[in-house]
Amino acid sequence: MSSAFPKGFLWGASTSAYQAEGAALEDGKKPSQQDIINQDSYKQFGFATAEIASDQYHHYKEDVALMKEMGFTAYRFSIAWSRVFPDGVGEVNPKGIQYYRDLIDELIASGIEPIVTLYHYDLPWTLVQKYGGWLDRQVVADFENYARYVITEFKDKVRYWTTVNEQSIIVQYWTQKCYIPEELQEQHQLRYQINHHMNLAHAVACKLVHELVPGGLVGSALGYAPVYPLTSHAEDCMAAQNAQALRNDYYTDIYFKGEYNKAAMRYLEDHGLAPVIQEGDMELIREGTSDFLALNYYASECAKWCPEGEGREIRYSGVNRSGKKGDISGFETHPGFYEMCKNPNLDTTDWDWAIDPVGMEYMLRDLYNRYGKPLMITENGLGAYDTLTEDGKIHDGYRIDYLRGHIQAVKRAIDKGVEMIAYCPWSAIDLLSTSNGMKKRYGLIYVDRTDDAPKDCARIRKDSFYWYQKAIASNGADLA
Ligand code: BGP
Repeated sequence: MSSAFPKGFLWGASTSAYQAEGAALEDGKKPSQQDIINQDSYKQFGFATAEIASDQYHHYKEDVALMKEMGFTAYRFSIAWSRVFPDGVGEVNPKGIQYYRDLIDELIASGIEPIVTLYHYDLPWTLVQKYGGWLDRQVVADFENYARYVITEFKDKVRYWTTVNEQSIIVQYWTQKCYIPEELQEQHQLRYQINHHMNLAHAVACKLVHELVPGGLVGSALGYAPVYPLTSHAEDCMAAQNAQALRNDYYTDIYFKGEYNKAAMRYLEDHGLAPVIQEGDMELIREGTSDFLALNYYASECAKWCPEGEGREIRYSGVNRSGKKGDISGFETHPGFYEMCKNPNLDTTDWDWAIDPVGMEYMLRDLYNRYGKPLMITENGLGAYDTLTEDGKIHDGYRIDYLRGHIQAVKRAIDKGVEMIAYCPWSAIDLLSTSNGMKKRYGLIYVDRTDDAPKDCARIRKDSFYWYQKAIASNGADLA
């Protein structure tokens, strides 16, 4: 067994536009649905808004310099659709596109390969107002217009493209990731309809990259948690297989087989949840082939059998808003199919996410065995409370332990034959969490702000910064 990663393996980290950039209404940008959703979570929970976030818009040069200092050879970030097309369609915003030209040029000049995500939860608000956003098929044509423009603009500079971030998570947490009017929030079929529109958008983007980018490679970035059975009782094992079908294979079968997973689709049909599929949709999906799969892996999940019966109804994933272990507001339940539950064998973060490095290897080997396509990690990380000490340091040994365990798991998967392109943990810098504001931090670089006070967003290297620097310099051999 070799001790290092393959030559040319990409090391970096990730962010997304609305969580990092700030400048939400600056230089011609108009709101995205995340600007609106996050104003609401500020009112409800006191979590920071996306207005300033980590202010990367004004700090990008400093951020890229820090990434270079860490030795990054890749940076995965997303383009904000509403910065480029403030109204979703129509006029391009010259200052908006210029920001991404400058960022990408800065990265390339620093020897860092840009990995661009086209869509990370931030649909232009105008499109939500116009027709309900992802609820309406019109969004696919508008996405195509946006994607064609951006891909053409960067076709000679960006080789790796990811399409729609975390469709599976959007289905689970649809009101956090999409603006859904209250009167529709009980119409759960719409979750799968949105996802179907995203499948079409994904296929369109794959085709565009293949058509426009010389040597371009494209794939989805999927939020993925392998599912273990709670016990070795046959019913629990069957439940885990059902959960795997509806939570994971339902997405990956689309990307790599061009079809909906049969067991999952049958379940959705039986419960009036299946998406409406129009003539030609599946052909388009089959034409939009993926070159790789990007994975956002944080945790594994656990499932048990759930009989049908009185008082049991379909429920979707709960969330822990408080950051106190055990405060999760419930588990996804599909009576007669499966129920998600806590894995008693794994420790969790303060927000109840199971910590499971072995699950990383399990996932990578399983996916590579089944689909045979190269994989990259575009997210993986520990959400934690960090303390800025009086001498201006952040001693985040817990994050180092987490990352070490997961990098070792990636390496074990490579040693067993899995083709891996990149490891980009979440996140390069501290940023706005999708569900928990600024207190839950993931960055290798600390951003000095709180939920209430944006302060100056000063950048400070955490202990994990120096540790990752050594890991990269040794191509993954020195993880001490
Ligand atoms: C993924 C998202 C990211 C990110 C991360 C951590 O689902 O792609 O945008 O934020 O999870 O989640 P959270 O911010 O809710 O802790």
